[in-house]
Amino acid sequence: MESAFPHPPMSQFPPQFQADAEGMAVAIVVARFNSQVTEKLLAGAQQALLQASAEKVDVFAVPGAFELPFAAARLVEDYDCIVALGCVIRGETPHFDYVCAEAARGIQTVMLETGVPVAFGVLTTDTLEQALARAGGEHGNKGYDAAMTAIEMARFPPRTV
Ligand code: INI
Repeated sequence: MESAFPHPPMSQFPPQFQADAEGMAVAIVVARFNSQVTEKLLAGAQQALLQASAEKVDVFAVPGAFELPFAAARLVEDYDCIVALGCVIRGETPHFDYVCAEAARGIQTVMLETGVPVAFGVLTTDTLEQALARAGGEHGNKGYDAAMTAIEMARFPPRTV
């Protein structure tokens, strides 16, 4: 049966994107915490932006996922969209919950208050293995997906001819 969506739904795996970044300036903000994962997310995001022909891509590193919303807020004026990348792995204390919640809430706040899309490419997992599976492993690369999402939202609403 034909889909009701003009584009395939995001839940489809592998996800399909129809994003065109021609003429766009895109910032990637990436957390150094759990860098063995976040560098793979970064590679995925860069691949997506190259594929979608982004005009300018700048990468900014921050200490951890908690700092991503602040970094995004500092950059919104100079970019069409922002890709926020991080990896939070559950430990033995409630710290995980604070970092995840504030990263998600902060990114959404920046997006809604500025009108500049900030994609949430932050993995929140119980184990390193789960994170690696989503950073170029068997569950795809969420950095790639986040970059494609940011581009798509920068052109939202899409033109209907
Ligand atoms: N930051 C992460 O990006 N991932 C984590 O798993 C993590 N853990 O587990 O603590 C983490 N903590 C650091 C946090 O993001 C801030 O950098 C720190 O609290 C200073 O503000």
